[in-house]
Parts: sequence; structure tokens; C-alpha cells
Amino acid sequence: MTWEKAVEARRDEMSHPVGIRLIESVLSKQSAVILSGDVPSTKDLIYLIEQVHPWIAAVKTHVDCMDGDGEWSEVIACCQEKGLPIMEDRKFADIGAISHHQMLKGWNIAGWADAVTAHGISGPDIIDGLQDAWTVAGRDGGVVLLAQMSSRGNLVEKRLTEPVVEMGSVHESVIGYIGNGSDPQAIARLREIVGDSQLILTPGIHPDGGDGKRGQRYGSPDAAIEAGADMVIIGSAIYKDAQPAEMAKKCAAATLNGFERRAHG
Ligand code: 6AU
Repeated sequence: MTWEKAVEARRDEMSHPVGIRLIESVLSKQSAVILSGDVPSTKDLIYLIEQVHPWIAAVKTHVDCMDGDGEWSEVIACCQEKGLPIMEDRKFADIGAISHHQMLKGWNIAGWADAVTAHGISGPDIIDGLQDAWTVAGRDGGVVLLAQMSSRGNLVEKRLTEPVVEMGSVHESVIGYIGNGSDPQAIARLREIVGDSQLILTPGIHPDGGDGKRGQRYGSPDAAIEAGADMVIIGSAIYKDAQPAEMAKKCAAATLNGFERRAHG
């Protein structure tokens, strides 16, 4: 089976419009890379996206980590122009009512994010709170719950993986989960629990593997996809490289290789 057939099969298993859109983006961009745009400013982010957009399928943001030397609306416009869905990595964790407000006030995340990350620690009402905010904004949006983490010693993987997936599996708005990209065996275990109807997106990805700063751990993009991830989230490996476009291209090719290996494995 080719990588294309393997990804088309994944698209057919999705039911949420945002899940379908993400997988269609993988097909059209021939890349399962989500760019984690953790650069210092909006200008830097736009410059980075301009360089690497042919080899990425989506952009993940930390809107609250940007120096305001430009308008956030320019980042949104840039992603829209390149056909890139945006996932805001807000890691919502509060009660449902406050998460709802956090989506609509401040950065007005519901107004532009196609997906957001959230912890399951506060219980299932957080998902309704986030979903209702998109309804108010008149937009489709999908929640990605943290079922594992890539950081050393995290408690999510120790205690919460099964309960989080149990919570997310009964909720239409949950399009998928964050998995631990540094550990292919952990990804394979997560895939077994999740099944095929939801996505697994994995940060903690660097072609060189090894450990990153402040407890971050890395695995390779092809191994993560082969183990069961649908898309890999890559930040510093791309934006710190001397040639970000070349690195993005290399990572994109590795993800397709991962799909082929999974199909033949
Ligand atoms: O590729 P990096 O290490 O430069 O960046 C990884 C990105 C960062 C983290 O906030 C995020 O991925 N992340 C997440 C997410 C996406 O939720 C979870 C996690 O366990 N580890 C992780 O690094 O923007």
C-alpha cells in the first residue's frame, strides 16, 4: 500500500469536519508535519510559514508567547492564504465555564483556531465549554486532549491516559489526542486504546532524537508515524535549523515513509 492509500483510509475513518480537514491537508501537502511555530514574534512566525509552507500540513500556535510586533490577524491571514489549519496549543484545563470564556475573550481563540489542545483533568464539561464557544463564533472546531506528554516525568502518562481517552471517546468534539512522540511503543499503546476513529498527534519529534531543553524528549518522525501517529508536531527541529525549508522537507518525506512502513508492517 502506498502512503497515499494509507492516509486516504485514515480520512475515511474520520467523522468530524476538522479531523477530515487535517487529514486532507496531509494528502494535499504530502506531509504529516504540523509546524509548531514557537518563534519570538508574529513577524518571525509569518516569515517562518512563508519559508516552510509547502512541506507542512497545519500550524500549531502559542498565541500567548508572541511579542506583538505585528497583528495576530496577519498570522491568521497567512495561514488561510496557504490553506493551513491552525491549532492553538492553549492546553485549556479549567472548569467548562471558564474555558468557554477563555475561548471567546482575550485572544478570541474560537474566532480563528480550527483546533485547540486541552487537558482532561477538570472533567468532561471542559469539552462542552470549548465546543459551545465555537458554536457562538459560528465556526467548526475540534478538541485535542492530552493523553500522553513528551516531557520527562509527566503525570499525564503515568495516571491519566486511559481516563482521558475514555472521556474523549464519547464526545463528538474530541477529534484526537496528543501522544508522546519520543516513544514509539507508547504511541502504539495509545493507538490500541484510541482505535481508528480519532487522531493521534505527537510532539517530541526531532530527526536526531535525544533530549531537548527542560525535560523535552525526542523521537523521529518516521518512527512516530509507523507506530500509529497520524501527524507529528515539530518546532525547534525546523525553526532552529540553518535551513528551515530543507528541514521541513526532510521531515515531510520522513512522515510519508512512516505511513509506507506502517502499511507494510
Ligand atoms: O518541537 P519542540 O520541542 O520545539 O516543540 C514542541 C511543541 C511545543 C510544546 O508546547 C508542544 O509541542 N508539546 C505538547 C503539545 C502540542 O500539546 C505536548 C507535549 O507533551 N509536549 C510538547 O512539546 O510547542
